[in-house]
Amino acid sequence: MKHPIRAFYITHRIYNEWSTVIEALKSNSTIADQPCVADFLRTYNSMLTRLGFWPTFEDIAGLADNILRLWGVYGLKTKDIVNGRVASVETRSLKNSEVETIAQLAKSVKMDYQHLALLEELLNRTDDESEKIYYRKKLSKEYYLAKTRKMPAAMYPSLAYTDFKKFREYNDFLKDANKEIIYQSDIDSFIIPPTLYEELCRGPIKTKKEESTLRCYLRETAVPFYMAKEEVIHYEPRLSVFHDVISDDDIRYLKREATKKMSQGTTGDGFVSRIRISQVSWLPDQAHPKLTKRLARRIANIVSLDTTFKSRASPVEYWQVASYSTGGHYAVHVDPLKSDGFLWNKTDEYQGQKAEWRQNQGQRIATWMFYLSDVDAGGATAFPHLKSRISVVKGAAAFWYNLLPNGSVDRRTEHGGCPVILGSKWVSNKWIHESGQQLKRLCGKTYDSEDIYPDKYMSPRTL
Ligand SMILES: O=C(O)CCC(=O)C(=O)O
Repeated sequence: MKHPIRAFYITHRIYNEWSTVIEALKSNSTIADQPCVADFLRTYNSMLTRLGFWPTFEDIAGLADNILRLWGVYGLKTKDIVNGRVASVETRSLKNSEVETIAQLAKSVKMDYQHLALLEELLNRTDDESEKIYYRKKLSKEYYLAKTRKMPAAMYPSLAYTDFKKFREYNDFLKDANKEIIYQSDIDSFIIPPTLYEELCRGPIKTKKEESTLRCYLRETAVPFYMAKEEVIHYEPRLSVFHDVISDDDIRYLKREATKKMSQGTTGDGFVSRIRISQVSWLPDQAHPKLTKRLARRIANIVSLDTTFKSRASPVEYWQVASYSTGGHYAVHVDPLKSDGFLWNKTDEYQGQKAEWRQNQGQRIATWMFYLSDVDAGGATAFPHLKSRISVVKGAAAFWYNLLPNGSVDRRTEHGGCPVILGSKWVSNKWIHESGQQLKRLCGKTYDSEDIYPDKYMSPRTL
C-alpha cells in the first residue's frame, strides 16, 4: 500500500474488527451453521491458508512506527496526520481507536511530542464532558511523566536536599510539570529540532554558492564512444550519480528475481532492527550470468575497478536488491563491514567461512547503488557529513569510495536511506571489495591524499 495512514488503518481494522466478527460468528453455533455464515467462514479459512498469516499486533505496531518515523523525520503536522494527509495526498481521517493505538506506541518509543499531541487531539475531538475530564487528566499525567523523565541532571532530588537553591529550583520544576491544564506551547516544548540528516531528508541544504561549484560531465569510460552521464554531488570525497545506466527491462528482471525470496533486511551485524526497515534479497551472480555479467562490466567500464565475481577472493559481493515501502528506511551508517564480522544468528561454521571470505576479499572499498524505481515522495539518500543528498531517480546509480586511498574507513561517507513517504523505493547494491583493485585505484603522494582522478575531470580547484 502506497499511503502510510491507509496502510495503518486498513490493517488496524482487519486486526481489531475482523477478528471480533469472526470470533463472534464462530462462538455462536446457531449462527455459524447458517448456510451463508458457514460459506463466509469457509472463504475466510481458505483465505487464511492462502495468505499464510493474518495481521498481528506486531504488524500494526510496525505500521504505527512507520507513521511516527515519517512524522519525526519530516516534521509533519499533527493535524495532517490525524486527517490522513501526507505529502498532499489525502485518505480518510483516523478514528479515535486508531489515534489511541498510535499514541500508545509513541509513548512506548518515547516520542513525547507525538504522544502528547495525539492525546490533545483526542481531548479536542470529544464533546462528552466525562470524556473530556478523562483525557484532560490523562494529558496532565502524561505531561508530568514526560517532563520529569527529561529532568536536567542538575536538578536531581539528591542534590536538592543538600542545597537550598537547588531545592527551590527542583520544586519550581515539579510545580511546572504538575499542572492540570496543558497548553499547546507546553506540548510544543517537546518538539525535537531536526538533525542534519533529517534536514537533508526534507530537502537540499547546500547554499547557492556551494551548489554552483558542482558540475555534470559526459565522462569517458573504458569503452570508446561510451560516455557516462556523471552528475557530481560532492568533490573530495567524490560522490557521483551516473544517469541512465540500467534499462527498464533489466530493472524488471532484477525486481522479479528478487521478489521470489525477499526477507526482512538486517544491519551489518545481522540484526533485524528499527534501524533498517526494508525487504532484502541477494542475487548470486552465477545464478543470473547473462544479466549480471553485463551490469558488472558496465560498472567496471565506468569506475575502472574490477567487478567480476569470482568464487574465491571475489572483488564483489552478490547483488543485493532492497525494497522499501512507505515508512521504510535505513538509518545513517557506513558500508564497510565491522572488522570482527560477527553475525549473531549464524553458526560457527558460517562465521568461519565468512571470516575467511572477508580476509580474502578485503573491505568494501566502494559502493555502487542502482536506483530501480522512482518514488512518489521521500526516500532520498542523505550524506550528512557532505551536506549532500541524492534524489531517487529510476535508472541512475550512485557511486562513492568507502575507504580512503590509504585503506582506512572514510567516515565522511556516512549515509542513510531517508524514509519513503509515499510509494515504494527499490535499490540494488553492488559492493566492491579491495581484492583485485591493487593496480586500479591510484594513490596520492602522502598518506592522507584524497583520490586522484586519472581523467581530466578534476575537483573544482582545477576547473
Ligand atoms: O536506500 C538508500 O538510499 C541507501 C541504502 C544503503 O545505504 C544500503 O543499502 O547500505
